[in-house]
Amino acid sequence: MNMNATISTPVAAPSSNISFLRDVIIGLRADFKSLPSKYFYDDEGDLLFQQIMACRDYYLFDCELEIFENSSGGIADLFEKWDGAFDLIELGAGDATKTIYLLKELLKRRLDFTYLPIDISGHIIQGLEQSLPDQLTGLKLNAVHGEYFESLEKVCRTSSRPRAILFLGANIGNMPPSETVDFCHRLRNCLTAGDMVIVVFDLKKNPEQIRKAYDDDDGWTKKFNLNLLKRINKELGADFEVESFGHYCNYSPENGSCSSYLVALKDMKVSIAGQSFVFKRDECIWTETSHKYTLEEINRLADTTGFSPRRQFEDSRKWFVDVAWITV
Ligand code: AVJ
Repeated sequence: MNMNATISTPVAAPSSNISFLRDVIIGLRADFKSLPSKYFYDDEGDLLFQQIMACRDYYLFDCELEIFENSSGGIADLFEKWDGAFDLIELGAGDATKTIYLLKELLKRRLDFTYLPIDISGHIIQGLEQSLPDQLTGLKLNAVHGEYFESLEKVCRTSSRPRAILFLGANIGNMPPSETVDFCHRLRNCLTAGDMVIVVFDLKKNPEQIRKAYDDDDGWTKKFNLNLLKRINKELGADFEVESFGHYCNYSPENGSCSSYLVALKDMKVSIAGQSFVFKRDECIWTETSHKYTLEEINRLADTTGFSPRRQFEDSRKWFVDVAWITV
């Protein structure tokens, strides 16, 4: 592509890139620039996220793993109330590393259930279909490739069995709190009385501990954040000088939000699909916020969206919580 082109209409992008391009342009034309965090996860971003999960400062993965290692028995107890068959649906299953602990426990107890992981990535769904049957003999698996709610609504229409929905990985933290309320209402509307949801939240804790998780000493989070610009270069033919951006992260204890930014280290002009964008030195692009909660806030969220908190499972440091809610 000719980077010196003066045309101002977007150059044709492959169809899957059209909404990406639109979101990037909207974000970078705003008074305060931003880019949506959902675009972090291309192949390179998936690999970098794995490095983040393995690094010392990112406590979230270790906390969640500890809960599933130690409390799968307690979580499985919640399913004993169902005599007949039930559905266990997981939103954004990933590689199911943590869920496998629970699945093993349910199989050991000879409970009759089908596991329905839902994921937006066809790659992930294929991987689960290949790997889970070998690891978990006797597992009834029905993997679904698609958007969360579209798939969930379809699954709930076609089965009238009792159901539990898993939403792990503290993924709920990427939604602003107001959206979290809508999300829980929507979940509730897919369910009937007695159904369950199991959601994982990262808790408010020492602010420096939280900030370090998003600005780790090994620099993985910085690479992860910068990869968004690399992806825009690759997929949208932009010419970001990636080395001329820094990573900044700030945790705000009063509202529990941990926000990440890319910072322009000098004045720059960037071209994206034939459009030109100006960055002033020290100008920031907001890329992500991860929200942290208190147990009180979590219980209030349940109460206002039609759920009743049933049990909670914490790690030994009480940094992370896995809550089980019943629909009322
Ligand atoms: C996948 C949303 C749980 O917010 O902690 C990690 C993503 N971003 N480091 C999080 C993320 C930077 C992560 N979640």
